Amino acid sequence: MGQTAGEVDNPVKAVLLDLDGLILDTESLCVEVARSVVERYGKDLTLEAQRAALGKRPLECWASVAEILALPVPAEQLLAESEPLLAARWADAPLLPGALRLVRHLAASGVPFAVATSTPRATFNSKMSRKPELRQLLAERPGAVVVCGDEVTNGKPHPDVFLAAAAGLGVPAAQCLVLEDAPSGAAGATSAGMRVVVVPSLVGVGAEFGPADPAAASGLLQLLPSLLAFCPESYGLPRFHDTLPPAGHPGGGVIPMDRVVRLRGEVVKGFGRGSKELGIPTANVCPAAVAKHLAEAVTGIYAGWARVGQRPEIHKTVLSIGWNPFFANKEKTLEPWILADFDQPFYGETLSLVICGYVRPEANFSSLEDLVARIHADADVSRAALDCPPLAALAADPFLLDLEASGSAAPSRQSSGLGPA
Ligand code: ADP
Ligand code: RBF
Ligand code: MG
Repeated sequence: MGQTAGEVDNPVKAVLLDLDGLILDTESLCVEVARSVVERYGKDLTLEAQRAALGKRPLECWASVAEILALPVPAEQLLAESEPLLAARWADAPLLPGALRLVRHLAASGVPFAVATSTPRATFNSKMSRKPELRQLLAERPGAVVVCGDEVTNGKPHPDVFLAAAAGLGVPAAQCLVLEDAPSGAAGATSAGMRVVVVPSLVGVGAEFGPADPAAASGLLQLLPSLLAFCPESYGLPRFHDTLPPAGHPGGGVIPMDRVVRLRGEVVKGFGRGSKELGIPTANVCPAAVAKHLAEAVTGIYAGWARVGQRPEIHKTVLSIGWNPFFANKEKTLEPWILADFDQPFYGETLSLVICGYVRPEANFSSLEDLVARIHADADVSRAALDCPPLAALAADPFLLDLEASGSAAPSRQSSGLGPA
């Protein structure tokens, strides 16, 4: 990769954070509530309507939705209908992967940062009400700057909220980096003269920032699959120090996940190219068994522990979750390469997985050799990381030791002829 915007000549001095869809997973709450409101008028909340609303202030969201769906009532009424439904739920919005890690890192390393959100102040407070650490770091730290949607004249895609946040920090716009999930926010940031990293919260939003987008083409906009893939050092900011192994590794480092994922599913036939084309067998897990995690999961390469059926061994594993850009798959898959030798394929058996480290985002490669070399480097760094606390201890996770559950699907499925001859 070439030089990222902001390196060397004009390093970033401050970070401006969007809230909804970047720090907090409020989009799914909003979509659910908005869907229930538009259904009262016999309409379905289309993806187009969801995208148009993303990142805007509440009344502007409803104005967009009302127009796109031709709803027979004004935005004000729709807002009034949705507010009580949402108010009850804000406090429970989950943190997005990598969000707390980033905020802790910015605070600990003394990087000036602010929140620049479309959310009105009262709603911001509700959203923080059951998240004391996040609230402290974002809003109660000495010098904390939070600019809310009802504290500026024009909402995103206007630049007001970003300019006010930069002014609050006393940092010129050109030295601010904005982290956003929504196209309207990205547009606001670029029109404020700021660089922007877009981490889309809705599937498909990334498409808007292809090479044709002027900000993307000029290097002012970078698109990432999640905050876990954000490298502050590429903007001249201090790097993270939480990756494993601690002393660094030629293949990068593994980020310990704050929420470990435990999955179990039957090993099914994949695309039939892992062993053949790459020399790297990947045990594809039945998509139905892991559907919920697969839908929610940040795409990327992960490290963890694996157990096949009730066999005694617990193995290190490295896995890919996503669309395999090199092969342009149409389906999102979860494919572990178990770092051990097996005499026989184990189709039909139950695979138990404890996924505990994030390695890197999915990537495309200019040749198959490059892809294969990278997967081997992923395996090397994962092996080393899984030897380190706290990841090493997870080899003894009760989920992996639960013999009854890990063996349950195996015997009947194996005899059903799913495996190869
Ligand atoms: P498919 O496309 O059907 O997944 P692969 O060529 O990727 O085929 O081979 C994967 C299969 O190979 C797994 O389902 C499993 O039965 C077997 N296998 C053998 N060794 C391994 C390993 N180390 N990791 C994962 N799967 C393995
Ligand atoms: N496929 C990609 O297209 N891009 C990747 O960056 C990528 N990384 C992988 C990392 C690991 C550890 C594994 C096991 C697989 C990875 N793959 C990647 C998926 C690979 O293309 C897939 O296993 C084969 O297509 C076989 O289905
Ligand atoms: Mg496979």
